Amino acid sequence: MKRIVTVQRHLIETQHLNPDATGKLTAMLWDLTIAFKIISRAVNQAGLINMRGEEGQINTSGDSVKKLDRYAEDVIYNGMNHGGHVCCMASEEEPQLITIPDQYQKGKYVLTYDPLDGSSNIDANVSVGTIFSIHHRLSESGNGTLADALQPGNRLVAAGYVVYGSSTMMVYSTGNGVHGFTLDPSVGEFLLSHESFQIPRKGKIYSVNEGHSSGWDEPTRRYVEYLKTPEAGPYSGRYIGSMVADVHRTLLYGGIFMHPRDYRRDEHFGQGKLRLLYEAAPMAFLVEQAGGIATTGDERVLDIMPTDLHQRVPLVLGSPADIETYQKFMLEARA
Ligand code: AHM
Ligand code: MG
Repeated sequence: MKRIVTVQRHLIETQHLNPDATGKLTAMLWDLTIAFKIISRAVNQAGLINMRGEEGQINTSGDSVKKLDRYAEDVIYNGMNHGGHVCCMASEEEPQLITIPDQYQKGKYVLTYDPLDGSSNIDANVSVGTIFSIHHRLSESGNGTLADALQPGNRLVAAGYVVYGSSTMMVYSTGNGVHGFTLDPSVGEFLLSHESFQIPRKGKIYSVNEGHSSGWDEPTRRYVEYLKTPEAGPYSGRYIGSMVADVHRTLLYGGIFMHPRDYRRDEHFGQGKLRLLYEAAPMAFLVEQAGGIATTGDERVLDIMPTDLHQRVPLVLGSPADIETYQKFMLEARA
């Protein structure tokens, strides 16, 4: 029988790898796992308790908010606002910086999160996920500021995601590799199932919404066409449209996931769709920790200095050999 390791045991064991660790990050991640279990339960029961369907609001990024998004937002906010770990938070579902109520202690971390990514898939019972990232605060004390939240991915302390799929899995990194845990609902614990896993050096799957291809730049179009040729492949196309699930598969099986610029759509002109703080940077951190590459096509995602809480970026990530080929197409086009 394999060693049984809960996520909290793993956090305690790996905390020693960081000589400055005080146990605070471990305690914060532990609180987060409770929120994830509550969201997982709600996602599993969504059809039963009629939580599906539109709530009728529009969020900051212009998408309609589903009831479960709101519920997941509330669970993370209410799970994390009073533990003394964070000085502020930022969420894809909230337009402004989230402050901590006066009566609670302010901590040394900043939590940014997408409470329920892929919400357009909920009604079809397709996998959705939660993405989170943690930075040290920059300000000294008291309430956190916008500058605390607007930090690049290369300063991340930890990041991870939870995929609510055929089973619920949590994948996280504190900068010492990427580790995956599967929720055993019968015991209510995330148990270590994928220790220190690496992305394959090259994959056989490309994952992109080809419905947008007429809006892509020329090298991206040529690259995706190249993947379909006999000398490149054979590659298989797989696109769920739930980033957490698409990136999770890319990490495990290798290949490339892309959400490139779409010049056709006015509102996203030249920007891409995915949000830097809540989606692109945490996933880029995990992919790099697993030995992969994450780029916008022009620059390393982790080096982008955010200027806005809801900033969008193009995102191309995956196996190093696949991304290097993509980058060659981009470079050739510029030469
Ligand atoms: P959301 O945060 O509103 O759910 O949107 C993000 C989702 C990602 O999960 C996914 O990768 C992407 O949108 C799909 O976009 P598209 O419909 O352009 O393919
Ligand atoms: Mg999202």
